[in-house]
Amino acid sequence: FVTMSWMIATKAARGADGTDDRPKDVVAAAIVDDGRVLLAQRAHPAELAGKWELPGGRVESGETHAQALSREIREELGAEIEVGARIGAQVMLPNRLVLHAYRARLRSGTPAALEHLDVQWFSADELRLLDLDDVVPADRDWIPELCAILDDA
Ligand code: DCM
Repeated sequence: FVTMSWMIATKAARGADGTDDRPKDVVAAAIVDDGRVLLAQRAHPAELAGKWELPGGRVESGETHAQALSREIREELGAEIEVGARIGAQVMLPNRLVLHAYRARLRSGTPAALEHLDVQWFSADELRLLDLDDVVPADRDWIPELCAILDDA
């Protein structure tokens, strides 16, 4: 019965062409240091290029969210982080991606734009002045909570 359930569940998760259509998780980090949060400016794709985001990326199979986020920040920014509590609500993205954000602290290294156009630390006041058109759409709803976190920090 367990095997049958697994087969049915597996089958249900695959489309007619055999592709896996289960939702995929994307994780993003709100790295907070000295009362500021780090935003990174996307280099691609064209419709998101130049817009600010919480840096992160896709969770690979077998990884926890925290492991994936630590790996992505190492790859993209060259820094080590400690992943903390979740922030905000999850956001549904196109292509069956689900975006989750977590607080994080820097453990070592100085974040650098290895794969982004730029990285910049924003205070709560600077976040409030940011034009939402310059923020990746999926990340816009997190701005008020990020401001609240920084106001408390
Ligand atoms: N994404 C997003 N906001 C973030 C991080 C990622 O909207 N803070 C989206 C952009 C892509 C997908 O998640 O559609 C995968 O991200 P990446 O291209 O960085 O791997």
